[in-house]
Amino acid sequence: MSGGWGYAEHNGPDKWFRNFPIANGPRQSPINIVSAEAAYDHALQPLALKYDPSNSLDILNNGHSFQVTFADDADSSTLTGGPVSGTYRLKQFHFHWGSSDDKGSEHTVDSKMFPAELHLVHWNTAYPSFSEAASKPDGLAVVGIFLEGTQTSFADFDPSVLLPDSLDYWTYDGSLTTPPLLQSVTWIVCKQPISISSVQMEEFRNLLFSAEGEPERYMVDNYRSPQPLKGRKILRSLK
Ligand code: SG7
Ligand code: ZN
Repeated sequence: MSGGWGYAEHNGPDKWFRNFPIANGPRQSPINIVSAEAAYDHALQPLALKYDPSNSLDILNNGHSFQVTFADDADSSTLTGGPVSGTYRLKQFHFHWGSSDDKGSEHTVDSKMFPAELHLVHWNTAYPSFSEAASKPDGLAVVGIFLEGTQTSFADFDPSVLLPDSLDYWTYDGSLTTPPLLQSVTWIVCKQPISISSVQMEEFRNLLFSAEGEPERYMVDNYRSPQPLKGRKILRSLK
């Protein structure tokens, strides 16, 4: 993988295990969610997402996705409840998407792919920092939200505007979906998609993987395919 990991033939998800052998580990993400097999768990709490728009810091193309970063030096934008205990702070959100509308999400539901998937990344404040938390089994909680195409707007950096009306979710223990693929993520995948217009989807696909001066490569298909469940249980929040 000279030049680092990516999503191309020579450095894509099928090659990641060479530098990151945990790629074949016991709790990798994403997964296909077989909805009929997700068990209702009455102990799962409602998910509470409290976001303060004044915490958003910057938006950047990190070469793999684009992300919006948040100030995380206080408990002002947090995830509590759901499948986790304690308080998790919002660190950043980013997206994964396809080159066409028939693919692009990382998680799939009954093998259905969505055109894009939003990830809101939070870290457990039981640890001193995001980077410390990122290697702990209960260090991170990522909320995944599917995007599907229709007309709507999200011309605002308040991440609450990105949430669906219902916060019903599936949850399971998994990993980061990019190298270093650390098995530290409690995944919380919302059942209800949010919508995105085809114009906005095209704007995603007009971003570039390539750096300035390099041949232009469009940032598309920056997703990993579902990984083996390996005996894990998926829980659901609603009957
Ligand atoms: C995206 O997905 C980035 C990464 C993120 C990675 O490529 O937004 O963020 C940074 C800071 O590079 O990695 C550690 C981390 O958040 C994997 O995140 S994901 O598992 O939610 N897809
Ligand atoms: Zn992601």
